[in-house]
Amino acid sequence: PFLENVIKHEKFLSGEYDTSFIDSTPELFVFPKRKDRGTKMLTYIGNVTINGFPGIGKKKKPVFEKPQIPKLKLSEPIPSGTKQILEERGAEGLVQWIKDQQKVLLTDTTFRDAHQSLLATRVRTNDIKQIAEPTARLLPNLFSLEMWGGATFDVAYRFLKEDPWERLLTIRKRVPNLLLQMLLRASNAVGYKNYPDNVIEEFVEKSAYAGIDVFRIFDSLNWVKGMELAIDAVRKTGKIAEATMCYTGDILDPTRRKYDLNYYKQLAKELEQSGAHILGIKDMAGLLKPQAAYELISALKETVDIPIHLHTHDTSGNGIFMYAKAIEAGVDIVDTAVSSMAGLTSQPSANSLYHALEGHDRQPNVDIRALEKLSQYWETVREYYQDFESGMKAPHTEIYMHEMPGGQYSNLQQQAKAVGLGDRWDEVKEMYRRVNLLFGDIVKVTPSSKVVGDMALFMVQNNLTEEDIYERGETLDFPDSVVELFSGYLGQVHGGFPKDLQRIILKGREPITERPGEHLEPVRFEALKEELYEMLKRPVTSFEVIAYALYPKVFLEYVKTQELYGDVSTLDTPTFLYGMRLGEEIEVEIEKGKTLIVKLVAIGQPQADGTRVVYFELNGQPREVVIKDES
Ligand code: 3PY
Ligand code: ZN
Repeated sequence: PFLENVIKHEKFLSGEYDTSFIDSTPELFVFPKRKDRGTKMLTYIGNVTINGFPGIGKKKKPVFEKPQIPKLKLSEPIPSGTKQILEERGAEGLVQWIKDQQKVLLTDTTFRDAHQSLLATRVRTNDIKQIAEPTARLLPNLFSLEMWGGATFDVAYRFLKEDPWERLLTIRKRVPNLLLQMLLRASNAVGYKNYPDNVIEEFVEKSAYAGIDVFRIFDSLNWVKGMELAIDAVRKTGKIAEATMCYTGDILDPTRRKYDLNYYKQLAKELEQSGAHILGIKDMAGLLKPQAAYELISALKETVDIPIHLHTHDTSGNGIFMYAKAIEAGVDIVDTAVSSMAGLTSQPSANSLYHALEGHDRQPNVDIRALEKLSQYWETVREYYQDFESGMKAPHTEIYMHEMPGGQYSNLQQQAKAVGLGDRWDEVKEMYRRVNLLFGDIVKVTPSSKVVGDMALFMVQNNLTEEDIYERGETLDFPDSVVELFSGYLGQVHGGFPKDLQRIILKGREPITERPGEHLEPVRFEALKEELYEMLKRPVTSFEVIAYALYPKVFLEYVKTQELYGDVSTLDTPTFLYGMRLGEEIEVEIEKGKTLIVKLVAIGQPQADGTRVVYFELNGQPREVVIKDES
């Protein structure tokens, strides 16, 4: 009967890959008339100038310093690196090469997790593109560049109005020597829910084809069964499967035995047996303490034969000390970011780690002056995104209490504000801790962390306690995500769900214990392709088809913006986020060798219909666009 329940359940029927919403939201499918590239671009600039950018609002464009791109001899060949080792020796050969290294290896996360955690994932391809080749030249000894996946995929379409596949292809072209790494949420791919098996397989294949070499695969509940399909899919491509366990709890705390050393040893063994080339440890909240890291890595080194790659967030301020202990215990690879994009909710600084290990025989083999140059570039670029900073100014050791992942903190804070709980943020954090215990102490990382956050907000907003849930739960309308978790749609939790609570939340519905993907209808990609072709009236790529399968609404919205504004990824970031100042002139290279010169001349008074005429010069010729003033 559970199978029937799943198939009939509304969540599965109306899952995002099901495109029935086309009928219910036809307005999404009316695409605007084509205009020329120049007019489209002026329309975008005019609109941001008048109406502001989402999340920033209408704000005077600040004057920014120009980022300094390190000067390098571009005529010299790019030094070879780990990418060539993978190509020459294959996945197993690369694994052997890692094991042969005596020094600790580094993964640089600046292009992905660093800005996901510090700047709400808002860093644009335009800023990455300019520093990609210098990074390849300056840091040829890196193990990998983490530059894709996690939240970057949907944020690119949703907020940056750019194509994440383009980003991948662009970086791949400029970084021919380093392994490119992505974060894959196992059967949730780069989304927040389970997808059909063939969507995961297709997504992995396309990502590998477009240039990803290392897939860090995790399940938000550490459920190995939920990761096997993704691991197999990666292995089939000949790329590297870094199967990853999420670190939660505290192995040093004798009162919390649920996630003890034995739990992690067992999990590591299972991941190795599932075909992992590398064992990842994802300390997404930064809970792993230095001595715990020493004990964990020492024990895992005895347990598995594959290399170990450690990831953390520096929220507590203990990241470098923790890495030093892990390095002493023999960890093979650690994740760092260049200094100006490191620390706090981001990864520890590569520059700091280099100096901390001075005199140590495992000090990473990186050029510290190169790191400083890259750090200068990012320090300037980071300013562009100042409106997306979380406001955290100093280490937060309270994460050991609430255990919230680095990337969730500012998000949940925003969510709390949005529902009017901005001034009760301390209560929300405390409730987050209590909800975790109420749920039976679960792993908290995207998307399970979001469920805990939703429940915490729900309880604070309705002034509910744990007792209320047990006593009055039958009458409460729990958040959808909570119902989904307890239905088994995100997979199974270690030790099982608290049975009474599950009964209360599901109100008589049957949970599933099988892998959700097993019960989801495979997506018919050919049919999707035709559907897209019909709507867009142009040939569609297989990258577009998979994006549409993962995020149909978001993808179509993106296509619609493209029709309206053209390719805005070519705009410089200050203009993209703030528009233009009166009298300002900018250059936009819309394609190699073709540059537009844009000057903002004047902004007309609002008309009776709420529009304004914006007067530009485009390559010296006057041009006007009409923009609706939303204020
Ligand atoms: C993601 O899934 O995007 C994460 O970075 C989780 O930590
Ligand atoms: Zn992370």
